[in-house]
Amino acid sequence: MTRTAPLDLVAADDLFSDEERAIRDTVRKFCADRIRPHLAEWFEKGELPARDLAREMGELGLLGMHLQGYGAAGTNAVSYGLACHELEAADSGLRSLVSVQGSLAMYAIYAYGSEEQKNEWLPRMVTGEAVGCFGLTEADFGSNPGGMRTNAKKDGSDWVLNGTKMWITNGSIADVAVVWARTDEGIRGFVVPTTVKGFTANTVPGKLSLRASVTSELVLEDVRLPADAVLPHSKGLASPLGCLNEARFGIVFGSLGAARDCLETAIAYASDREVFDKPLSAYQLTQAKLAEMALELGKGMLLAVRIGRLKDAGTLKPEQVSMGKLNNVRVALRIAREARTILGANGITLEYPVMRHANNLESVLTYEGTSEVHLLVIGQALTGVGAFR
Ligand code: TGC
Ligand code: FAD
Repeated sequence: MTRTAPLDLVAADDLFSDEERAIRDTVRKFCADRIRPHLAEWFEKGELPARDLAREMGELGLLGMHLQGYGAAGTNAVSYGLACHELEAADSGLRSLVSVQGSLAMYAIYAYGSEEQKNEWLPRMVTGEAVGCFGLTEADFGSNPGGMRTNAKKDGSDWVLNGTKMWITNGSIADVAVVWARTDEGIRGFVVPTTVKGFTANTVPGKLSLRASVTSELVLEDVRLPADAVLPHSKGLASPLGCLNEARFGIVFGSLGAARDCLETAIAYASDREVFDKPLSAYQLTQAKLAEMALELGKGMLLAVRIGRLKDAGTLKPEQVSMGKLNNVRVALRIAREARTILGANGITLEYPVMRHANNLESVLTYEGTSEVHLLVIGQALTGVGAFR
C-alpha cells in the first residue's frame, strides 16, 4: 500500500513560490550536511561552535535575512519562516542563534538605530563576523519586562548603565549586546560592545533544555557609554516588544520544524519496529497517534503560512503572532512527547532526536512570551481589557 507523504497532508508546499522552496531546500541541505551529524554530541556536551556556525550561516545569507540593505539577503517573511522551520527541524538551538541575531539584536539596531549604528554593526552581523545578543529579561522580570531594574543614567554626555540581565541567548559569545534599560525618559535600548569595561557575561550552567545553545547572565557594573550608544528611535517598552514580534514570528514556523522531525522519526521507527510479531505501525493505536500528529502539524503549517502572508502584506497584528506562537509551540511539544512514546525506551536517548526536541520545546514554550502571556494577549485583543496585572 502506498503511503501518503505524511508530513504535508495539507499540501502546504503548493502555497510556496519556487524561490521560497529553493531557500527552504538550501537550509535543509545545510542542516543535513553540516549540523545534524554533530547535534547529539553538541547537545550532550552542552557546547555549540556558535561563532563558526554564525559565519557559515552568514555566508548562506541566513542572518537578518528578511531585513533590507546593509548586505542582508532581503527575502520575504515567509522565506525567513521556512529557514527557521528547517533550522529548528535540526535543533531549536540553531533557530535560536539565528532568531536572536537577526530578529532581536539586528532588528533592534535596524528599527531603532541611527545610520551610524546601522553602518557600524549590521554589515558585520549579516556575515556572522559579529554576533549579537538581546538583553531584556531580568531574573525577577521575565513576563513583566516593564518592571526591569537595569538603569541608564546620564553623566555629562555619557550614559552609565547598571543592572543584571538573565537568560540571554548568545550572551557569552556576543560582540555586541542590545541592552534595554530604564532611563528618566522611560525604557530605552543601548548598543553595548561587550569589550567595554564593567560588562561581564556568565554562561548559565545545568540546562536540561536548549543545550546546543549559549544562555548567559549579563552583568553591567558602571558601564560607561558615549551619548550615541542609545538607540535614538527607541521609546518605551513598545520598542523591545516590537523586536519580539519579529522573533516570535520565526518561532511560528520554527517550532513546527521540530514537530516534523519528530513525526518523521516516529513513522520510520514504527515501520521498522516489530512488537507482538508485526510492525508497530500496523496497530490502530499507533496510527491514531500518527494521524493526530499529522493533523496538528498540517493545521499549524496552514496557520504559519497565513501569518507569513499577513506579515509580507504588512498587516500582521501582535495578537495574530501570539496565536501562531501559542498554537504551534504547544502543538509541537505535544507531537514531540507523543513521538517519544512510540519510540519506547529508545525515545529517551540521543540516538533519536525526539526527546532532545521535546526538551528544547520546553524552553520555546517559555521564551518569547509564555503560553499564559500569549493567551492574555489574545484575551486582551478579544475583550479590550488587559488582564496582565
Ligand atoms: P503594555 O502596557 O501592554 O505595553 C507597553 C507598550 O508596548 C506596546 N505593545 C507592543 N508594541 C509592539 N508589539 C507588541 N507585541 C506590543 N505589545 C504591547 C503597547 O501598545 C504599549 O505602548 P505605549 O506606546 O502605549 O507605551 O505592557 P505590559 O507591561 O502590560 O506588558 C505586556 C506584555 C505582558 C504582553 C509584555 O510585556 C510581554 O510580551 N511579556 C513577555 C516578555 C517576553 O516575551 N520576553 C521575551 C524576551 S526575549 C527572548 O525570550 C528571546 S528567546 C531566544 C530566541 O528567540 O530564540
Ligand atoms: P515568569 O515571568 O516568572 O513566569 C512564571 C510563570 O508565571 C509562567 O508560567 C508565566 O506564564 C506565569 N505568569 C507570568 N505572568 C502571569 C500573569 N500575568 N498571569 C498568569 N500567569 C502569569 N530573554 C531575553 O531577554 N533574551 C534572550 O535572549 C532570552 N533567551 C532565553 C533563552 C532560554 C533558553 C530561556 C529559557 C529564556 C530566555 N529568555 C531570554 C528569557 C525568557 O524570555 C523568559 O524566561 C520568559 O519571558 C519568561 O520569564 P520568566 O522565566 O521570568 O517566567
